[in-house]
Amino acid sequence: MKILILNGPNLNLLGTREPEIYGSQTFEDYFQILQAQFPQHTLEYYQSNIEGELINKLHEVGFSYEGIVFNPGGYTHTSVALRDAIASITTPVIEVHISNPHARESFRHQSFVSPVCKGSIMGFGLDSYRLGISSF
Ligand code: CA2
Repeated sequence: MKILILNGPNLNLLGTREPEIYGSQTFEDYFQILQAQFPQHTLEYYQSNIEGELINKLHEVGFSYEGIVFNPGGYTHTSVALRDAIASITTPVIEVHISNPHARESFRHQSFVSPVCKGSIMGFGLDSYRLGISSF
């Protein structure tokens, strides 16, 4: 299967800041582990801090790939446009989060994307991504 791992804003800082919340591993290093764990899948990784670039990527792969594992970062709690993009594509999207937003500030309790995703996985650290891929 072709599966896109899509990361939103600030997740390029993984492994460099706030290790108590987000761990101490860079996503590039973790992505190599994911590839080794899923040799049967073709995994692609893309990260952007720019909402429109995330939408463009969803449109680009969202009619041909078999799955998308998406951590929209802070846009989770703000973006009607990302929700509309997910709703408009045919590839199923799994929402993932490293932390558990429900155990954090109340403004993180609402997700604009959850209702249009196949499922949501949160609170398992970087393992949330492995669990997301496993669902395909
Ligand atoms: O827990 C998650 O995966 C989040 O999507 C992370 C977002 C946050 O706004 C969501 O509520 C939950 C924040 C991403 C920030 O990533 C950083 C990584 C390392 C250092 C600083 C920020």
